[in-house]
Amino acid sequence: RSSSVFAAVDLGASSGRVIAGRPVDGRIVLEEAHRFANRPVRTRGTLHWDILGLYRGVLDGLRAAGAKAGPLTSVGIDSWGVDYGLLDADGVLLGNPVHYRDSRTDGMDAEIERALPARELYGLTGLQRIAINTLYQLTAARGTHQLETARRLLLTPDLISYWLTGVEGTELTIASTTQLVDPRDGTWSRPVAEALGIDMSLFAPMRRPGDPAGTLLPEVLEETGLDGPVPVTAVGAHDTASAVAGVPAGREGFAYICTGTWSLAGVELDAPVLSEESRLANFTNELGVDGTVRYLRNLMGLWLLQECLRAWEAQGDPQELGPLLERAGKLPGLRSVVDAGAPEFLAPGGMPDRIAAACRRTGQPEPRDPAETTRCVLDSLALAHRSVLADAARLSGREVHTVHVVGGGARNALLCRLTADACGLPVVAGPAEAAAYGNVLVQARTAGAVSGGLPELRALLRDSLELRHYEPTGDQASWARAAARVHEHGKEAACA
Ligand code: ADP
Ligand code: LRH
Repeated sequence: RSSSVFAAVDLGASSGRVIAGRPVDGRIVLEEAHRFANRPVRTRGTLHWDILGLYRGVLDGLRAAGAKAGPLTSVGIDSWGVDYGLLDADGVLLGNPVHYRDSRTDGMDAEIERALPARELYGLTGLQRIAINTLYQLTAARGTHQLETARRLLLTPDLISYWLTGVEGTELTIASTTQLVDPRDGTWSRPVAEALGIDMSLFAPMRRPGDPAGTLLPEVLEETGLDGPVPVTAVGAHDTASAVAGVPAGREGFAYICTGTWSLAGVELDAPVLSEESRLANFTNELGVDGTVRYLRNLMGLWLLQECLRAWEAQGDPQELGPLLERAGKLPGLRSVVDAGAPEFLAPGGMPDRIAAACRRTGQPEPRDPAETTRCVLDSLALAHRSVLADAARLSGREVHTVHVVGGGARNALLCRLTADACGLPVVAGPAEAAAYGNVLVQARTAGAVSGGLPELRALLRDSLELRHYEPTGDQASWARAAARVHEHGKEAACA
């Protein structure tokens, strides 16, 4: 079956890509067909996704995948979580989808708390309290003409899938990022929707990874030059679900860190943890491929560095990532650290100044140049990885012996080394395109080109990849002291 070709559409917050994957001689071989920038657009004060530009990139990518890799056996789509488009009664998109970093969700925490106390909400959804959640966005949109006119809500990958096939549906793993799904049975939560006044008829029927999701429309075949029929297969439509499926772990106790725009650090479980302790530690229970639970916390991730790079460029001081990381790697570590999980870093703009201000506020030296700021960001991320993985192990009762770092950050050797040192655990880095691997594997299994559960699929991945290994070095005491420092600052901020 080496003639099977699976196209993974993977839309990340910083770039979209279409990657062709095929099983060859017991390995999975990926070939990038097309990559395109994902640049948000602000109009009249609201930050939007350029959804049609992204869809254009998907069509170009499918054309390139067909041209490079041959006839497509199927297509699978995954994207970042939580965001959605609204359709009217004619199936037409109402406005441009709003970006989760838009400030419309400011103050929604209190609104939601009034309707449904946080403790109860956590028991019903198991989701981390974070303003990006669809629930916060829908609460902010209450009463708008757009929401009142809408007949259907489709999350980003489901919207792309709808445009490609004409079929409306919602894939389970992406639905689980809304804070409107019960993680115990994977159904829409009526109590949450009712408490917040959300019309449940907006939601499309649920499908699971591996389910059929339609076939490419004739107009799409024409635009992409593909020969039909080409089925679309539901994959882990949340990029983090596909990325965790694409973690090349063995049966040992493992944790994962999906490091791209965000750092998603946690463990894979069979059932959600909905305890009060877990809620207070702000852990999320998103749903994964094959009935798994992604028990993790969202950290600000390489967004901090992306935004610094953007700011330096705008100030006429552009930095190249490679040399910048090299300089940062030579600096003394843990000089200043910030809380890489703090909501204060969510919004775009002025990131180097905001990081410097956080250092100043907490009585630490301010980074003086791009290399020092980069070192502060990476030390802070490594430190946050340490805290989250320790909490994940404690709260889930899982032992963690190895940390798998996947996503674009797996290419950042300094981040991987610091994470190994901070966690005091071996780090296995790669693949950078874990979401595409997870996406392709689910499609390939559905088509009968590979078989087995997640352990067998991951074994196939290990045979396909060259992974980099980082052993922990240095003393744990300095990381423990830095962690205590961040913890103290967090408590002071909470009291202020
Ligand atoms: P997303 O899916 O959220 O768009 P990615 O997983 O593509 O993000 O990761 C993008 C990030 O990966 C970049 O912002 C950058 O920090 C990091 N990255 C990508 N390539 C490299 C590289 N060659 N060296 C170091 N870091 C890299
Ligand atoms: C990573 C991610 C993450 C969050 C955020 C919105 O790309 O999907 O898991 O949900 O984006």
